[in-house]
Amino acid sequence: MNALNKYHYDGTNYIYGTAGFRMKAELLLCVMYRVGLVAALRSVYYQGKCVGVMITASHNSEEDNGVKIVDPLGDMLEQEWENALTKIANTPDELLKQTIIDFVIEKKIGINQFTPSIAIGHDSRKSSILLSSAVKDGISIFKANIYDYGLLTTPQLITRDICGADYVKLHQQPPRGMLLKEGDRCASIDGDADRILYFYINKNQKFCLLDGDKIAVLLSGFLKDIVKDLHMENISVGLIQTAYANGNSTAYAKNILEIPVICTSTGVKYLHQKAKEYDIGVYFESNGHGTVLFSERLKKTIKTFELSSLSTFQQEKLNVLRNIIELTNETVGDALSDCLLVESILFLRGFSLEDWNNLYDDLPNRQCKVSNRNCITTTDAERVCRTPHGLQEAINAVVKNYTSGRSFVRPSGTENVVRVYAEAATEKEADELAKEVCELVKKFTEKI
Ligand code: G16
Repeated sequence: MNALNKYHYDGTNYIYGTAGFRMKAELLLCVMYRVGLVAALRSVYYQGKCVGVMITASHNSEEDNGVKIVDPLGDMLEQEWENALTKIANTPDELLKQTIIDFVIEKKIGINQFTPSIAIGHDSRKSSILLSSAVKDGISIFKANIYDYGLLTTPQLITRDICGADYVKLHQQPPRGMLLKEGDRCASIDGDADRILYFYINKNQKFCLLDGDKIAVLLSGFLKDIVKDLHMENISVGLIQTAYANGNSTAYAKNILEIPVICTSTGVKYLHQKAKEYDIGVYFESNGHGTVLFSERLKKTIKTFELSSLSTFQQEKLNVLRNIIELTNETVGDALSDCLLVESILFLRGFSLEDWNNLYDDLPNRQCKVSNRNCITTTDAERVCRTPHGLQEAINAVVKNYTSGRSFVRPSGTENVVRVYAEAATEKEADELAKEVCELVKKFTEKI
């Protein structure tokens, strides 16, 4: 491992989270080399099947970059390997070789039996080419087949100004330069096409956003009805959200659709895990990341249905359910598959975007960021701030003054910022609450 001089570990604390490793690009060279090593091992672990490595920081600004490993079937890396990768990334140079050997033994990875295959791509950030070569140096230690796809997408261009789901969601307005007319039906995806949001302008020229919460409610309500129509009483339907879910979406799902709602920490991997606990697990983040998971039990049940015992109406519903399952990408949130799901359900329901939007009214909400996430810790699926001490109590005291007020703060997993979320009964109140909570975060974090 002579390359270690070039990729020297300087003591930076690296954590492989839901967005992979993501931070200032200048800190990532050493970690990229180690990602290359682990990606190759992952491929050998899968008997030489192709593993992906994507270098991107999605919506983060230009100076950041990041990397994610993708399993052969497109899945996210499993938790145990995430932990191992975090450990390997934080291992001093002189211990790296032994740590890798220990890991190979522990996981029974047959490094002499299979040739690893790695597909690698990168986005258009200036730092990406150098970081990609560091990953390739790591992979090359294992004499792998490398398929370098080079420049693949340009998320940082897409998501910041020109268009993009993050921009539309955070600014609650159409992409810059886009003139919306009444009757237009629009959707925005993000740079890696795993988020989708719909929007339109109504007859009063008001911008209306149909975000991940609206998609989740549309999908779960539709699927719940089919389950009812087919009398599948033992089939469970659940909705998984995060703290960002609009309060009215949660209330609608619980009270009108009568679907259990679970809240997890931010990050699709947490939602995905929870969704597996239901026969039909619908999960969406407000930002448009999400999909639906269908259990094997449900799939078996619908295979064994006696068609002759069903009415024509039920046969149609069964057919729809089978097609919906076929259409869904259960591996990971997929903007294009989600778009087709939404379009199909709107068609089958006979809904316009306005009908869909009218299922419930979003509570006005704001998202802001304040610098320095280091001293913020949270609990209860990020809805309660544990430290700095006293901050949560201060937030509670402020929230009490707002009608339907709710606010939480959490450290971002992708940028060095504290994210602040606030919702309240009116736009003005949502603005004021967000501002007050931002001030509180500044006050409490400055003290430290
Ligand atoms: C990633 C994750 C998402 C998460 C988002 C924001 O998205 O995959 O699940 O919602 O980061 O995370 P945070 O608020 O912690 O910065 P992406 O599109 O950036 O890969």
